[in-house]
Parts: sequence; C-alpha cells; structure tokens
Amino acid sequence: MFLMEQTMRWYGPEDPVTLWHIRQAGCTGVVTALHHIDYGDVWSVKEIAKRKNQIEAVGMTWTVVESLPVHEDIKKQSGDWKTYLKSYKKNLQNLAECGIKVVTYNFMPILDWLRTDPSFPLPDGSRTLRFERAAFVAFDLFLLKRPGAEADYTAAEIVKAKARFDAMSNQERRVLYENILLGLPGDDEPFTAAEVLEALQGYAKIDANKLKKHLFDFLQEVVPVAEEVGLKLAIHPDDPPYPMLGLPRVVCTEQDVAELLAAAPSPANGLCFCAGSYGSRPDNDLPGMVKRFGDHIHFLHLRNTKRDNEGNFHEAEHLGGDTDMPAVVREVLAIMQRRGSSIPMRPDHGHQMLDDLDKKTYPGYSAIGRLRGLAELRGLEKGLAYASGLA
Ligand code: CS2
Ligand code: MN
Repeated sequence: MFLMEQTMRWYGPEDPVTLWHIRQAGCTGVVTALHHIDYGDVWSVKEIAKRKNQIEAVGMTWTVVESLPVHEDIKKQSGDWKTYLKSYKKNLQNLAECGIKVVTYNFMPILDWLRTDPSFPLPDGSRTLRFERAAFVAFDLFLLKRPGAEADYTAAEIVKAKARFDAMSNQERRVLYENILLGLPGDDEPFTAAEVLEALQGYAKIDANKLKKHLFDFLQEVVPVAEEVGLKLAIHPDDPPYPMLGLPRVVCTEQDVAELLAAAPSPANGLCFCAGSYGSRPDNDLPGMVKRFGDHIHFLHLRNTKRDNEGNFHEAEHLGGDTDMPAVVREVLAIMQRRGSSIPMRPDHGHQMLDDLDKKTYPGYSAIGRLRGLAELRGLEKGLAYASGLA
C-alpha cells in the first residue's frame, strides 16, 4: 500500500521552525529551497549538496525543491531571458545530480500569493490568513493608486471599498499596505508603491494569452531537460486564482491545467496540486481534477479555504472549509496505488495556535498549526485506506 509522503516546508537555517521540529511532527521529507541565492542565479552542486546534508543529518530527505523561481524576464520574454533560461536548465541538471526528484515553481507575474491579513482572528482565538475583497480593492484604488484600476471593479465594489477605506485609521492603512506587499514568502522586505507600479508597467502589454504562450515556450524548453535528467516539474497554481492588480494569471482552472499539460506532453510536465489555491474558486472540482490529472501530480499541498459570496476567503481547518478533503484524499490514494508510488504531501499552511501565537514565523508556516493539519490529514488517509481494505 502506498501512502502520501509527509513533508513540511523549511525556510532554511533561519527558520524558527527547525528540522528537528519537522521530524518530530512525523515528517520523513523536507521541502525547501536555497533562499539565499538571487532569482535567476545558478545553484551550484556544492550549495545544493550542503543543504541536502543538513537535512539528512536530521534523518530526513530533501524531497521537493520549492521553489526554483522563474525570473520575471522569462515570464515577460524580455531582457536577459535567454540567459536565465540557460541557468534554469543548469539548475535542473545540478539538482538532479544531487538526487533531487521534484521541483516546484510558479508562473505568477511579480507577486506570489496575496492576502490582506496574515493573522485574522478566528472565534477560538487562533489566527489564519485571509483575503478580504473590499480591503484589497481599497488598497489598489487608494493606497497603491494604480492608474486605470477603477476599470477592474464594479461601481458597487468601489463604493464598498471607499467606505472600508474611510473607516480605517492611518495605522490600519499602513498595516494593510504591508500585508499585501509582504512580497514573496521568505522575503521580509516589502516592495514600495513606486516599485510595484514600475513592475506592473512591465506587464502592460502582456495579456493572459501572451503570458500563456510564454509559459508554454518555457515548458517546451525545460520539460525535455527535466525528462532527460529524471526530474519531475510541478507547477504551483496562482493564488488567489484570478487576475490581480491588472496582472494576468494563467494557472487557475482545470482548463488552464489541461492546456499547459498539452503544451509539452511528458510525465515530467507536472503539477503541485495546491488544494488551497484551486479550492478558492467555486468552479474548480478538486476531486475530479485529482482524478483526471493524477498521472501528472508530483506534489500535493493539502489545505482548505472557506469562501463567502462577497469574494472573501480565509484559510480554514484542513478538514473544514469548502473543499471535500476526504474526497480529494480518496482520489490521491487511488492514484498512488495505480502508479505504485507515494506522492509527497505537505499541509501547506497552518493556523497560528497555542504557542504559535507568541512566535514569529513566516506567514502560514507556524509549527503547531501545521502539525495539527498534518496529523489530521494522515489520520484521514489511514482511515480511508482501512475503510477501503487497503490497509
Ligand atoms: C506556497 C507558495 O506559501 C504558499 O502559499 O504555497 O508560495 C508556493 O510555494 C509557490 O507559489 C510555489 O512556487
Ligand atoms: Mn500552495
């Protein structure tokens, strides 16, 4: 019987959640990246091996690289993109040489995930990440002051955002601003408004079709390299999965996934199936997607979200929220038995709870909250396996 391989993300030696904590949570694998290396630069075999040894010294394996970032120039096909493409391929070769099997990346322009509040209080006193539509619209219109932003919202949304903004103190406005521009996970320096507007300008002529074409071109270049060196690529979906700040987002729906898989057919062209990201859209059928894309799923982020009908959502308990997690895990179990191998899984984020509340970790990457998620997911999986006669 094949069960999911349990992993957690580790941000490296600076992470307050240590490798020993991850091991004590029951993980056999670690998901990490060389966060100290600038985007687009080469990860040398020496640096990769050093990190791998640190993980193995604690009795775990470096199971997945998350992320090997794609340089903005590749997404825009501008500037030095051909040089960055070469470095990307070199990185795949170096990682494979060190025995890494799965590499996660995303193709979101400029920003990675985006929330308005990384520490939204829940009724039980724990905290979670939340996206509030009116606060986000207020940020776009009145804090960032993005030229032309009004055209992206309805009149009713603008009125609501204005009321929300007017009721905020200066301190609340500053906090909202910083929350939204937290930048990439693992990066403490928020962008300035001027930097964001300039970066957005770089995408002024890139619509969804063009960005898709750039993604497909990228895949046609890197998938054969991954296949040759025995690596699996795993693209993370866009989060939230729709256009933001006038930027196109092209990995949001089942249709997007079908197209990107068809653009470079190969088992190496795969997915990081993030239930949290896909699940924040009501039109994505998650168990169905797992079933249909099973052969291409090389990494799982199991996380739940709770949506409302105003476009807000928060990260719910792993077994709560809108996604039918038992149905997702049941499909994952079926795929693993069919493929005859385990798929690595991490609980993605967790709530801040108990002692987490007094600690500063990367947003979403608390120790106890993730441990709770992981423990519930592994219990669910074992239970389903027993019930279906697998165990
Ligand atoms: C992650 C993403 O913390 C998170 O939300 O799921 O940041 C993910 O690591 C990247 O998008 C993958 O490239
Ligand atoms: Mn994710």
